[in-house]
Amino acid sequence: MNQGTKARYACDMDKLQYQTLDDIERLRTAVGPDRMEHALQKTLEFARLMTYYRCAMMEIETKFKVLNEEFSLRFDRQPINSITTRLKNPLSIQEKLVHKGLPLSLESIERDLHDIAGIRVVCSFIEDVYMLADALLKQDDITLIEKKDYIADPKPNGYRSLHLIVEVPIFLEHEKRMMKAEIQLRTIAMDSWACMEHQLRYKKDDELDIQIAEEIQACAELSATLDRKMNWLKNQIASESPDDSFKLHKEMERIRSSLSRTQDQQKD
Ligand code: 0O2
Repeated sequence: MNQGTKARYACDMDKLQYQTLDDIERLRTAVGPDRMEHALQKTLEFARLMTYYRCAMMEIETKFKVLNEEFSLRFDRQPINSITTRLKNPLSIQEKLVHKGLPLSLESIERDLHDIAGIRVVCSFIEDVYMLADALLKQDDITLIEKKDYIADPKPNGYRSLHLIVEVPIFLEHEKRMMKAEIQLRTIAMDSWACMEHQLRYKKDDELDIQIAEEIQACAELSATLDRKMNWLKNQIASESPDDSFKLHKEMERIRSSLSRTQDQQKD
């Protein structure tokens, strides 16, 4: 893409960032009175679309919070360590569209980009990552669009996470809208590695030196070993000394099945 086209794209996308009254004045100066109404319309439509993505993030965040509560009741520990959400900013949206050679339009944003809404769920143990993903995907209002398991199949640099692209409905005053979102599930160790790797890479404009890249990859392996060991320890501890809530759960199951046996006998 030549510089002229890039500059035109940048200018078009720039209009999407005007939101306050001051911004609108700047917009008037930028586009001129003839195109003002059209530009304003696009600005409002973009802001509305971003609001829909924010709603989708809230829906998914709530679903994970509910699962966390439910699991903490069953296992007496919370599988989720933290949940963060982020909305892709207009400049990153523009860069991604340009990079993929896609039109700079709201239709294209909604149809072709899957990570405008991002939800990151950080768990203590690997098994929790899969347990939460399964529990979410079982919900009948969630549609899985794509799954990338970078835990089973890490990226060459060592990056690990489970990525899910899903569609979730949001309920507005007069309509129901299906919105896409990218969910990244990972352990604390995977998250620490990814944050540090991002910082190391961020400061470098060029490719990383091969030796440095190999060291970073080696750190990812160390972190994966830590995860496997911690997961094993969790299971060891659980099998050796089932906690009170686990015992309570088992006892309730025993009482329930003995009650249902008694009821069956009474029927006979
Ligand atoms: P941000 O700010 O986190 O959103 P696609 O979106 O499918 O076109 P890609 O690269 O195939 O592009 O998507 P993929 O592999 O599913 O990864 C997208 C996101 O995963 C990235 O978002 C990062 O958040 C994270 N990620 C992927 N690979 C790496 C990695 O090697 N290191 C780190 N630290 N994070 C990674 P963005 O858009 O890059 O940024």
